This record gives sequence, C-alpha cells and structure tokens, in this order.
Amino acid sequence: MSSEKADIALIGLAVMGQNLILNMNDHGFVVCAYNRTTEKVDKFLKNEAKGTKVIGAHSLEEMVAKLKKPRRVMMLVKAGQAVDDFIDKLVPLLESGDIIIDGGNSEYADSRRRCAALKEKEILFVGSGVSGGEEGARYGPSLMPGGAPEAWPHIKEIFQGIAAKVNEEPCCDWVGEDGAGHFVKMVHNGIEYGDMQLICEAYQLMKDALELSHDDMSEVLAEWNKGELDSFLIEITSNILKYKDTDGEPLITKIQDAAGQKGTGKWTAISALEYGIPVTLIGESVFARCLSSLKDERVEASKVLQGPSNATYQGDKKEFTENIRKALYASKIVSYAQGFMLLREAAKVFDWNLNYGGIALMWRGGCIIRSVFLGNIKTAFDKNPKLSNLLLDEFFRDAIQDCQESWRHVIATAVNLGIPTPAFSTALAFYDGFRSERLPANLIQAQRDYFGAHTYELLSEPGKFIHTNWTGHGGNVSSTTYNA
Ligand code: NBP
Repeated sequence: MSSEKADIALIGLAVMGQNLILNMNDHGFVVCAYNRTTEKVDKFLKNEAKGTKVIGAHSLEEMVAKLKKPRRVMMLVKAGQAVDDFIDKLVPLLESGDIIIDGGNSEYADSRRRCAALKEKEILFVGSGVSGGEEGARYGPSLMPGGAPEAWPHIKEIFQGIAAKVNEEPCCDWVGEDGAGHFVKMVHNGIEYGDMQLICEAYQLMKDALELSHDDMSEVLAEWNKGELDSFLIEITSNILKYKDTDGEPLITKIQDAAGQKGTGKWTAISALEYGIPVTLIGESVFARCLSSLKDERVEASKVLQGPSNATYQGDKKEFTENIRKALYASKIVSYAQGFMLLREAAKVFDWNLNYGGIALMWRGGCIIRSVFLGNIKTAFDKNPKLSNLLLDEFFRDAIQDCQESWRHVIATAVNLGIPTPAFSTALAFYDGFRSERLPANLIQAQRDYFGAHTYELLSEPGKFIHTNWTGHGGNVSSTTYNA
C-alpha cells in the first residue's frame, strides 16, 4: 500500500460516495475511503477502485492519520442522525482548522446548527448540495458548498476540479455562510419539482386535448429541446415518451399515475410559507403530487363527478402545440423568479451574501434542472447583480410578453376542457398579481378590522394604523398590529 497521504477522505461508500471518489481520483486527487460497514471499503478497493490511487481505512483514526493537513473529510451518508454521529466521532480526532464537509441531502437548518457548533470547536464545517445523481457524481456534479468561508480556499481546487463544466466554467462556487449551500440545494430541488410538473401538464394537454400519439409527443419535445426550453428534463422526457415496452406499447402508459416524493419540494414550500414568499408554483407542484397519490379516491370520484362533455381541442393542433410550448416557457420563468425571490429573502433573514449569478451557473450544468435557460438567468444577474426580481429583467420581461397570449389561451382552453393545469395557472395568477398596482387586499384589511379590530392602514397616511367601529355597536379598542 502506498504511504502517500490523501488529499481528502470520503465517508460513505454508497452510490454517491463511490462515484465522487472515482471522479476525484480522475482529477488527480488522492482519496481515502471509509464506510461504517468496513467490508465495503475492501470490496470497493478490490473492484470499482482497483488500479486507482484511492486508499482505504478501516477506522476513523486510521483515516484521519492518512490525511494531509488541514484535514478534509467529506461525508456522503444518509442525511440526519448519521451525520451528527459521524461528526461526534470525528471531532476528537481532528485539530483546529480541519474541515468537515457534509455532501448529503441535509436540511439547511441542521447545517446551520452544525456549522455553529463546530465553529466553537474551531472545526470548519461545509454543508454542500450535490446534484446530478450517480452520473453527475461520477463525471461532473453541480456542487453548492456553503458554511465556514475559511474552508473554501482549501476545498476549492477539488470541488471546482470535479464539478460539471459549462464553457469551461465549473458548476460550483462558494454559495454563502452556514446553511446557504443546503438551502440553495433545497430550492434547486423545489424548482425541479416545478419543472417536472410543468412538463407533465404540457404532456396531458397534448395527450388528452390534442390526442397526439406518444411518438408524436416525443418528437414535439425533441423539437422544443432545440430552442429556449433546451434542458435535461425535456430531453429525458422525449426519450421516455418514445420508449417501448416489449409488446411495442409505450412503457409510460403502463406506469401508475401516483407520484412519490422524498421531501425536498415540501421543504421548499414550507420555507416559502415560513418566510412569506409566494413560491406558488413549487407549492402547487408538491400538492399535484399529493393529489396524484390519492389514486383510490380519484378513481371513486371519477365515477361520480362530472366535467365538461367535450374534452378535446377543436382548433389547429400545430398552433396549439406551439401555444403549449409558450405557456410552459412563461410558467417556467415565473417559477425561477419565485425561487430566486425565496433565496433573496433567506439571504436577508440569515445575513447570507448570496451570489445569484453564481447560483444560476452552478445549476447551469451537472444537475437535474440544467438548461440553456439558466445561462439567461446568469446573464440577467451579471448585468445587474442587484436585480430585485427576474421578471423585471428585460430579457425575461420580453420573453413573457411574447408568450402571454398563448399562455392565457392554453389555460382558458384547459379550464374549458376540464384538464387540470395547476402549475401553468398559478404561474399566470402570480404574474397578474405581481404586476397589479392595486390588489383587493384592502378588503381583507377591512374584513379583519370589522370582525377582529385588527386595524388597517390608510392609503393617505402610510404607517398609521387605525380601527373603525364598523357596526356602531363594537368597542373602540383595537387589537395589536403585527404580522405573523
Ligand atoms: P444513502 O443515502 O443510501 O446512504 C448510504 C450510506 O449511509 C452508507 O455509507 C451507509 O453506511 C451510511 N449510513 C446509513 Br444508511 N445509516 C448510517 C448510520 N446510522 N450511521 C452511519 N452511516 C450510515 O447513499 P447515497 O444514495 O449514496 O446518498 C448519500 C447522500 O447523498 C444522502 O444524503 C443522499 O440524500 C445524498 N444524495 C443522493 C443522491 C442520489 O442520487 N442518490 C443525489 C444527491 C444527494 P453502511 O454501508 O454502513 O450502511
């Protein structure tokens, strides 16, 4: 065995860990592999890592002894307790200035807590989002590291070396303090839920309203993939739609229509509620999955609840297909605008110094939401790093303007045909709400004051909250004014 010291240790030899180690090895870094079940270390060294410079360890003590200083230890283990357990075991073995990196799908609040606790012990903690699945880990993931900023110069070369590249630029940069890396990863996953739901709505419209064949739909998506919608998810959906089972039927038609979820979309929606940001499209996408999973109830309801008698579109199919594409594009712009609104608010709440253009670049390649579109977002933030909302950027403002008529036509048609388009519709409702100088919230304020003496603010006297005795028999005492 070589006496060479390792550049980094990696704990967790499941699919992500093994592939990331091999990726690091390809880029010239010496990795020390460790796993709770240590037989997996030997198995890995004898098989996948055979002939590489990867070394192994059978205890954390051995692993730490084999590392260059400052020691860099990365974990890719199941999120939650396993991460805390490893941290507890590692801390007594490490020295001031050593670095612990958690690359799992941890909740950002846990990363904030771990970063603060380890700072007390002078250990630098990094919580890094890793996206791209098995293939990404092996050949170039999107990496979103955040935590103790002093750690970045020590891990930058490895992280940017192994990350996906777009036009030579690595899809990895420093995200921000404490839990910022995992927060950005969470929003990435939420946006992924939104993108998938939007494609599903386009699919249902083409399938049910236009009665296109699966091969035709596959071709439509392949065509879309050559333009503004060029993305990994459109590409794989085109492939899925044309994939045939052994009997020649499209496999997709045989798959149960009940969607699963592992929680990151839900966490994004919960954060949106917590910080009061209308990330409606991701929320609708999570709920659409929930509704889909009520399969038995839907089957029963389908026998009883009536919709419109006509469920197919009578106009020009080609033209309507183009309208669907534009509805999808406009809705997608709204979804990303909402995602970035949430990032901006979190940055304010936690005092993170987020680089929005850098985040767009991190998502531009390597990860599931990778797309040409993210290049446009990067350009928008490069042009104006202080851009308050993507919808206000000229490029996106004009793009929505160009799509608007089609977008409204598609949603109106879907409503008339009884085809659900929750994500398309919520995106348009958000757009119309966001561009309204006046909303009917004056009435909400009046209602709240009427029944609960919650007070309201007069347009003519901003900042002054007053109560009206609307009925003449209520008291004049008002409730305290605060927002929860
Ligand atoms: P898993 O999420 O399946 O985790 C397997 C690893 O966790 C093994 O090394 C296992 O050790 C270890 N582990 C478990 Br399970 N419970 C443990 C415990 N109580 N104490 C110590 N170690 C424990 O592997 P993965 O799919 O490679 O994912 C790794 C991380 O990366 C996860 O957080 C995941 O959410 C995240 N992630 C996954 C993907 C993906 O596409 N799979 C993508 C992006 C991020 P053992 O061998 O001894 O059981």
